[in-house]
Amino acid sequence: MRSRLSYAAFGVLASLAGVAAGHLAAAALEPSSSPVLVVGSSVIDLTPTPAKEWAIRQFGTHDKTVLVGSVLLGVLALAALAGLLARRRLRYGAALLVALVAVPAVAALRRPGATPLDVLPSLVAALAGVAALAWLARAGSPAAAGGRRGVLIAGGLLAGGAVGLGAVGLWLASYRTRAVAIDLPAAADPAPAFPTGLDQRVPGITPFRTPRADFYRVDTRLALPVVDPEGWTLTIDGDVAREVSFTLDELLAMPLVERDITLTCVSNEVGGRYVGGARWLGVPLTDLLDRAGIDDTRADQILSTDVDGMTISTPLDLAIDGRDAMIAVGMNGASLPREHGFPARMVVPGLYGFVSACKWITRMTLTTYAAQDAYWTQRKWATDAPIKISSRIDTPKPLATIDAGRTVIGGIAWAQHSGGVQRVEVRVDGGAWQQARLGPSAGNDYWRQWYLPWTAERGQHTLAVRATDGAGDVQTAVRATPFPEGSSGVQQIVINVS
Ligand SMILES: Nc1nc2c(c(=O)[nH]1)N[C@H]1C(S)=C(S)[C@@H](COP(=O)(O)O)O[C@H]1N2
Ligand SMILES: [Mo]
Repeated sequence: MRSRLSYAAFGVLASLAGVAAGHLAAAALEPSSSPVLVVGSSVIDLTPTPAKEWAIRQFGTHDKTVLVGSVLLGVLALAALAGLLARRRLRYGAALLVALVAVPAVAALRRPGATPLDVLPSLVAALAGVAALAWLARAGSPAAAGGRRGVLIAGGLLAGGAVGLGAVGLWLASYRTRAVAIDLPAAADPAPAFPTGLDQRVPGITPFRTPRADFYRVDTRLALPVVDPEGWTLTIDGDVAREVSFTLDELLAMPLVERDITLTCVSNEVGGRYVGGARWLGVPLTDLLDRAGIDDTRADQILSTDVDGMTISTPLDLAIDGRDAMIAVGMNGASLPREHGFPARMVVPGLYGFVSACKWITRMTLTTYAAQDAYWTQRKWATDAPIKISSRIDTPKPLATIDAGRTVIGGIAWAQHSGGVQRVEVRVDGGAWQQARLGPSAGNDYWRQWYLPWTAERGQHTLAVRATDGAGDVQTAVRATPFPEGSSGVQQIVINVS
C-alpha cells in the first residue's frame, strides 16, 4: 500500500480533474453554473455585509479572484482528505468527493433563475473526480502491474488532462462571453459636443470620460451572463395597466436619448475608484413606463430583475421625477460591454448603482417595498440612496514623493443631480481652503475635473479636498462608512516633497 502522501495527492489530482471537467461542461452549457463559481457565488450571497465590505476594501477589484482562490484551496484540502479516505476504502474517498460536489449541485439549483440543467456540470465533476480517483487508486495498488512508474504515469496523465480540460473550459467561457457589438441607431435627442477635459493639460488627472475598458465594475457575478440579443426581452409588469414586453429591436426603434452621466457605487470609500463617467444612449425610462401605464398611487418601487433573477430596487418617485433615467443600450458610442450589462441596463442619474443601475435587465416590476424586497434591501442596505457629494485627489498620489517647486494638485469631484459641482477647495497642511480651478462642465449629472497650481516646499504635507454642489451644500467632513447609504468625509492624503 502506498504512503498517505500519495493518496492525498491522488485525492487532489482527482478533484482537479473533476473541477476542470465540470468547468468545461459549464462553459459549454452556462458558464456561471461551473461548480467553483457556483460555490463562490453562494459564498458571496451568504457573506454578511460587513465581511463583504471588508473584502471589497482589502482586495478591491481582486475580491473575486481572492474568493475563487479561497474556494479552490478549501476544495483541495477536502480533496486531500478524500484521497486519505480512499486509502482505507475507495468507497469512502469517492463518497466524500460526491458529498463535496453535492454542495455546488444544491447551490446551483437554489440560485435565482436556476434550471435543472445547472446541476449537470456538478454531475460531470463528480463522475470525473470519482473515475479519476478510482483509476489512481488502481494504479497505486500493490497488485498493479506498473508499480511506481505506473502511478507516476497515471498521475501525470491526469494532471495533464485536468490542465487541458481546464484550459479549454476557460477559453470556451471567455469566447462565449467575448465582446459583441450591435449596430445602434443615432440618438433622436443627442448630447451636446463633449468638452475637452483637463486630462490633456494636467498629467495624472482622471480622464474626463472613462474608456469602456477602464470603467469600474461592481456586481455579484463571478461569470458574465451569456445573453442572446435575439431572444432577449424587457418586460414591464406588476402594478401596470397592461403588461408589455420589448425586444431589443423594438427598443432600438424608439426615440433614443444620449446623456453624459457619472455612475457611482455605494461601496466607494472616500477617495475610492468605484466611480466612472460615460456617455449613455438609451430609451427614457418614462417612455417605457408610459407604454405599460403605471399606477404610482399604488407602486413605490421599480423592482428590476436581471437575466439570472438578481434583483435591484429603485424608488419610483425618484426614477420618474424628470431626471434622465433610461434603459441604456449604448456606452461611449458602442453597445454595452458584457461587463456593463449587455444588451441593456438601467441608468438613473444621482442614485447609487445598487438602487438603480440593474445590468442585464429583463424585467421591471412595479410594486411596493412592503410587498417585495430586492437583493441589497434583504441585506439591510438603504433603499433611498442618492449619491453623496464627493471629491478625490488624483495627483499627487497618496504617500508619493514629488519634486519641490511648481506643481499641480488635481482630481475630480461629483455631485450628480444636485446642481453639479460648483466649487472645489483644497487645503494644504490644515490651512485655509483654497479655491481650485474647475474643468469644463458636461452637465449636472456628470463629474467635474479640477486642479490647483501649487508651489511645493520640501517636507511632508497633508492635502485635503472638498466640493460644493449647485445648492451650495458643502461636502461634509463627517465620516460615514459605505454601509448602508454611502461613504462621506473629506479625503486627506499625505505626500513628501524632496
Ligand atoms: N444585474 C446586476 N446589476 C447590477 C449589479 C449586480 O450585481 N447585478 N450591481 C450594481 C452595482 S452595486 C453597481 S455600483 C453598478 C455598477 O455598474 P458597472 O459595473 O457597469 O460600473 O451596477 C449595478 N447593477
Ligand atoms: Mo454598487
